[in-house]
Amino acid sequence: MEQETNEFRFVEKPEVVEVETDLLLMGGGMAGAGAAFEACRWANPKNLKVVMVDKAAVERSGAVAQGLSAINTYIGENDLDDYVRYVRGDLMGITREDLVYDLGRHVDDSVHLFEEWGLPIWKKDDEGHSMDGHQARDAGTALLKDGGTPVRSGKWQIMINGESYKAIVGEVAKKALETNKEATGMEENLYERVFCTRLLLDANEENRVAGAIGFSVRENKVYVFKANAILNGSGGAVNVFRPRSVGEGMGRAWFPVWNSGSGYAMGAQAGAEMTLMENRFVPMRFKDGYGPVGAWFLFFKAKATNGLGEDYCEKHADMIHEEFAPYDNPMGTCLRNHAAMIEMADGNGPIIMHTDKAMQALAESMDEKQIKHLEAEAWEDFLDMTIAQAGLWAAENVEPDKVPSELMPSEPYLLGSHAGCAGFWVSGPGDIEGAPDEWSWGYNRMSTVKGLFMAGDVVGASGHKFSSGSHAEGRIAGKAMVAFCLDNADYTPTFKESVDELVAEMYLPMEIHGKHKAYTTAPENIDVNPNYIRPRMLQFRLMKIMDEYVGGVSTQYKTSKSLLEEGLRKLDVLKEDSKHLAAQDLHELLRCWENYHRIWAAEAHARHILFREESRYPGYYYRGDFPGIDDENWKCFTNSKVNPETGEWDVKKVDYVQLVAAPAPA
Ligand code: SFD
Ligand code: AMP
Repeated sequence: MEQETNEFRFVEKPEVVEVETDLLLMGGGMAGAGAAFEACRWANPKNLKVVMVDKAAVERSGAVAQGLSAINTYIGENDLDDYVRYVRGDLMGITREDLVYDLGRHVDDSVHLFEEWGLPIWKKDDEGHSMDGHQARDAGTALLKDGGTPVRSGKWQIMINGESYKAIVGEVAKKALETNKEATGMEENLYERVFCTRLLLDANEENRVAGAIGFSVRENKVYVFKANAILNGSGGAVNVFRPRSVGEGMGRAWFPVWNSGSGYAMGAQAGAEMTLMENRFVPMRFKDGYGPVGAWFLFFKAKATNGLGEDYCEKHADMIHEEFAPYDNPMGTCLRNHAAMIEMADGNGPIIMHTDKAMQALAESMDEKQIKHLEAEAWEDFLDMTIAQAGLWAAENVEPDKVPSELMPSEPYLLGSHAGCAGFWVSGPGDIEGAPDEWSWGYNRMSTVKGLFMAGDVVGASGHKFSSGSHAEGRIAGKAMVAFCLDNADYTPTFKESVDELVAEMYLPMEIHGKHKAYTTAPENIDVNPNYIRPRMLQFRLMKIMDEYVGGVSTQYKTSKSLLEEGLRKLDVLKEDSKHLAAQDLHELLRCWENYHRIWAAEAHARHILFREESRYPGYYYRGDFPGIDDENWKCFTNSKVNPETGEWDVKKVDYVQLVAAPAPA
């Protein structure tokens, strides 16, 4: 098809607003909020400007929008080396241990701040009984930082009343930005409902970030940000694969559907090196409502079995040990999935979580009032973070203390902060013993592009940060960004690309829609038009390609060289067709760009799976042509980079180095 251009004949030209800042925080999720809090503390006395931009409203943006029921990373009384061992083990042996260690030594401070800011944290009373966050507060128990004992669900997780978690953390971030606005005399430094589409590189300096561009999803305005240092904190990628729920249920997923791989796409396009992009997260979740299982396994002590009542992890423990030792001790997240998937493939489903038995067992030692409280906790676990699951239970007349519920491994998500590690290769802190010199290039969490920092889901090779760790990592990056700005105080950003051309490109889908909509008689609602593709249809195509060729649910997470090559060919055509995306309004323009970003994240994922000739993460994905783990050849990082000039990908192996010793044999 003929290449379309945008001369603004069919769409009104947007107003272009230029914003100059020292630090730009792209994304106000957990990482961005942490960065704002920390960066402003250091930036204010130095008169450095801090600006935040988010596609949504910071109060409820990102993965924590609905709240959470647990903080999954709190080191507390544990040994930091053990945390590194746990992350390494769960991610099948390959992690950047300098990043994980660095995170671990800072994360508790973020949790202490959350409590100080008002987040109710469950505590143990003097007799060792659990109190929820409100009870604990009413009883005047000590804060965590003053020696209060949290209610641990697992070794690393603590329970919270977390419906307002993001609102609390977001409010503090916004307050910090306010102080910076006052200190620097800026008129505005928080841009909400502005969707960033691209990072902009510097005209005079190779491999140097100079700014970012985005558009308002509410007004006809484009924002051009010029910055010295930029934080990419724009989260993971959801709805890249066909979800299990389609039609009316398609908006339902475990991770937030509004995190669309922007961070991966924008960083990759700017030429930042990525690592372990083959990794993905396939969480085992309550079927259809996607309610998380952690609290049920760890706190309520529920058991999951196959449809025959057999504990599938126990059943396959020997086989898994034979094939995957030493990674089976303890059995990590993907291997637990693997055991369930064998049962499902053998026709021994459904997988069942025995909520009823667990609650009945707990109730045995409780009085009436305590039982009522237990029931409330079971519902609140979901009301606090996955409301849809509570809705589904109610709709299906499920009382969790009376009947069990089905579990199901979900469609794959790309992320680097939960039990996954897909993301960018970043500089470490530089002070961790044994870390190779080349793992640190001056500024903590800076990517391989000068001035471009990363935090949260987009950082690779250091999973299991979760919400608290993402906040702490944002703080680490925010502080390093201030140091970077002070060291590069003379820098003046100059863009390589023309802003006019970028604005035209950004609005092209609206021009295309305006130009061709009359071809159909009902242009507002018709998806099919030979001149363009609507974002929804493009998304269906992307999901189908990923599902069928790159190991989605329909192939039971299996793929191979030939499938991947075919999938990549189809992705190429899809990318070509994305130049014909059409948007009838700003909301659809957002959908166009989100899906364009998803294609980039998808491509990185497929290329990495193709490169790694083994099945490193059984239960997340399988290479049918390379089953099993091949430590001799593949116990390494896989790093990739796109040449921003030519768009070519280069993927290579990078040595893995273990920094924390394995525990001495018992
Ligand atoms: O139960 C743009 N998470 C859990 N963490 C925990 O600590 N405990 C839990 O209980 C956890 N569980 C859980 C979790 C998430 C979800 C959705 C559920 C359950 C249902 C994980 C954490 O939430 C996660 O680790 C962090 O939030 C990651 O932080 P970060 O900052 O990397 O991502 P973000 O918070 O999603 O923020 C991203 C921001 O970027 C914005 N954005 N802005 C401008 N332009 C663009 N192009 C943009 N693209 C994105 C977003 O709006 C957002 O603000 S459980 O399962 O284990
Ligand atoms: P989830 O709710 O599944 O996201 O899990 C929350 C936390 O609990 C994460 O840290 C998981 O790794 C951990 N977790 C979940 N299920 C189990 C399990 N069966 N055994 C050990 N840890 C688990």
